Amino acid sequence: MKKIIVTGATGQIGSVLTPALRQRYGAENVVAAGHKRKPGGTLLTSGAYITLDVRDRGALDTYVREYNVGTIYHLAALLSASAEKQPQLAWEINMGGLTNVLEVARIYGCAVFHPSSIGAFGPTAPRINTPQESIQRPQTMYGITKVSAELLCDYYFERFGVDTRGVRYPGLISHETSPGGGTTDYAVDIFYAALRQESYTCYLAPGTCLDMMYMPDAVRAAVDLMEADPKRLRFRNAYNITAMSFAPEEIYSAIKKHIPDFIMNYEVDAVRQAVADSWPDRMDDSAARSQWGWQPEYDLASLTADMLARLSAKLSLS
Ligand code: AKB
Repeated sequence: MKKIIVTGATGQIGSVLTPALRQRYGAENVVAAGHKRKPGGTLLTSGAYITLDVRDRGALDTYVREYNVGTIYHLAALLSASAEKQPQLAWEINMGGLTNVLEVARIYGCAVFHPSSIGAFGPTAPRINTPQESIQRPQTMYGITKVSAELLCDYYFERFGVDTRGVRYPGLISHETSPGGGTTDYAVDIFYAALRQESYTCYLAPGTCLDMMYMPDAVRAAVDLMEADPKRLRFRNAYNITAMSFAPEEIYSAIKKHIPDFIMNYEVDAVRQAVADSWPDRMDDSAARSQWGWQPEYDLASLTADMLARLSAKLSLS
């Protein structure tokens, strides 16, 4: 079998997706490519690991050729809050990296998975049941890179026949690797505070509703989409997918059912609040459901129970 390479393998999605791909396709067939973050868990020992800056097309070309790569899961990117702090760098990494991946994919005939985000929508898109096809005028650098990436991936498919596929991920919640630099990170940080018996100060205001998803569902979505029958895919880049939609006070209540003494306060961060206010409350993901069978398994209650159980085991070990 041709190999799979995962860029951003040490990041929030990559650190869970890479082991899942190794389990499914054989550890010897999945190359993990990380950059700044140290590889944790078994990433280093369970298969090939390389250090790669996705802005370096020469290095990417060499690895794809040497490892005989057939599929690239391209996850390396700056998230929304980091991108607002360093917009030029965000363009370089998010768009420069993707351009390199698509060019190498064109030359060597690779398929490409590239995640988009709720951030690809802006304040002029409908917030409730945001349609699969809707106005996309984001006002953040992250959103601009995401909508540009969707278009570029579609272009490489239409023009060069590169098999590009992607989803618009909501905020992702995981007990493995923390996201870092996102607007939805509060929904992960809150669990750490609760389990450490600390109070949590939320940087988003009450009532800020956003789409969210537990990492096992996010990983399954990527694999299912890449395995889906191409004849059924009308959109490719990128499918709305969601699992739940909640505001800070709702996840707080869900955690309080398990930890009644837990306290949350608010101290709103204007930049991240403005970003969140420009994103959908809840996307319509019916196209993903009907075209490739997308179906989430976790809701807020089951996510909360699982996060608390797994994170408390992890924290008591560390
Ligand atoms: C972020 O908050 O930047 C990401 C996202 C929703 O794309 N988690």
